[in-house]
Amino acid sequence: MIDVYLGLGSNLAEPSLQISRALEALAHLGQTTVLRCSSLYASRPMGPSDQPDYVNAVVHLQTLLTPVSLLAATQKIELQQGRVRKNEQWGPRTLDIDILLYGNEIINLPQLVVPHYGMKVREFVLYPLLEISPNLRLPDGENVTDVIKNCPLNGLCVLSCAPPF
Ligand code: PH2
Ligand code: MG
Ligand code: MG
Repeated sequence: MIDVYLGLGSNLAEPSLQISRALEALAHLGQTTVLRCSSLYASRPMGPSDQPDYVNAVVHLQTLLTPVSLLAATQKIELQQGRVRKNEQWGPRTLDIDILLYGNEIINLPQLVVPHYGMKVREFVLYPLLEISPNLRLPDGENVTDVIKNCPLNGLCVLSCAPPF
């Protein structure tokens, strides 16, 4: 089994509900076990500021799915929850599921780059990640505890405890 960390985000159509539904869908994936979900965090939008605040969380799971199969599965969940793909970068969305880490693998495919390119500078990824895996070391050898020192909270706050799954 490979340890995987996913970043979940939503800022449309009852974001907290979107995150808990996504977690439930992940828990029903084959060859996959959800181990832990962080608290739900309220975060300011990165990118265009004329959009609602986000709800973010990080999920730790173990899977036998390949990275590409896992990507397909997460994209299917995004679509099931009403995700409409637009060209606007960093625009509002009902559900975004990003593969942050896939074991210690470094993946550079046209459709999938892991570790996620933004994870070391995004407070809404690092703080939930630290909550569920305080001893985590990234594939480049850096500890989350060290990376987070350069990442201010930017208004991030805990909204509610982890949803059931
Ligand atoms: N996702 C985006 C764009 N901006 N801002 C926050 N706070 N959280 C997100 O998950 C987020 C964002 C597009 O993926
Ligand atoms: Mg994203
Ligand atoms: Mg995404």
